[in-house]
Amino acid sequence: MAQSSEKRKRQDVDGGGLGDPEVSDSHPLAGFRLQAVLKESARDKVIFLHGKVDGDSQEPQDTVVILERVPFQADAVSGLLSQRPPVTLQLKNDIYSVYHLTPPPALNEIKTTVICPATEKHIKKYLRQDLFLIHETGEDYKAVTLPFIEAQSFSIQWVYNILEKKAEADRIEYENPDPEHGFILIPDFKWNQKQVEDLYLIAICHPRGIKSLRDLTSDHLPLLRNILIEGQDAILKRYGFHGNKLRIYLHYQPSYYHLHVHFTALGHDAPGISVERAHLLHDVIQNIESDPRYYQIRTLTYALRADEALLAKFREVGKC
Ligand code: M7G
Repeated sequence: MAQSSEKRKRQDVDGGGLGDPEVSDSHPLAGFRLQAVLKESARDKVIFLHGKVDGDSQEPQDTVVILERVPFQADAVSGLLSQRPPVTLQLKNDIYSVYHLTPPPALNEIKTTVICPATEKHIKKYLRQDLFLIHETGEDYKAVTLPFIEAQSFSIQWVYNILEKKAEADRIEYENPDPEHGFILIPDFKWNQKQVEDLYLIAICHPRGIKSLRDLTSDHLPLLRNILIEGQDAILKRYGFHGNKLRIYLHYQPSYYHLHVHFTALGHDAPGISVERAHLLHDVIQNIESDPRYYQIRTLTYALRADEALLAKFREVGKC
């Protein structure tokens, strides 16, 4: 059955995809009522909002909306200035002047990410909060973290939709279809693909059940090497971006427990590249080569937000 483009767009954004509650064919933010500003950054020109949106016949649904100014595209900018757009003088002093320029609508877009219905975990994920560092030993992982991950129900349906080509199929950049050692490379939904300065793709592995870095052993080296080598190759062919210009890493802890690898432009300060979260794929491969049980044994350090349930679990056992 043909889908409306609006509905398709929404499925593409949150990966809700097939089997999810029906979504209104009208505006995705119809009747949006702001509940809270979760976080904002003047530097990054981004604001995270929690609101309620009217579903078709359902209760108003919790919704997270991320509004973000898109980066400039160098080729569009020179044309913009030569077309003498409206400008308002704000300040003039000697050789210095500041104007406000009103660009045409096509150059004034706001990237809008909608998560609807948003869970409590989505809302907390974007809420600015105090952070606490955890030094998780291999034993802590088994006793505290693993039972926590297994008990939680944060859906990774969007991942399966990509792997099964039920969503974003037309966005796949590269695939190695091997069920054990293969993966799909796809633009991350943080990237609008209009400029390579903030290039961001993710490689999602085909095998299921590899939750995170902690599960990796020498059995996974062929998969990891494929992601590293073939991922770089595909990005070079498509975007002319060399591997030495890419930051290729895994998150620990990730938000979604199905193994995936982030590929971002080295010059881009992508969220989540801090030393306590990003693990370079090169290093991960070397660590496993030198000790196949490296990620089962080593202490891994990461930060948790004040109200995260996992932090409470560590506090219960006196570890934080
Ligand atoms: P993560 O390390 O699990 O967590 O990465 P993070 O979101 O805290 O970084 C998951 C990655 O998948 C992130 O970079 C997300 O932007 C990206 N992502 C999340 N969703 C729900 C989608 C989606 O539906 N489509 C695509 N293409 N990327 C997504």
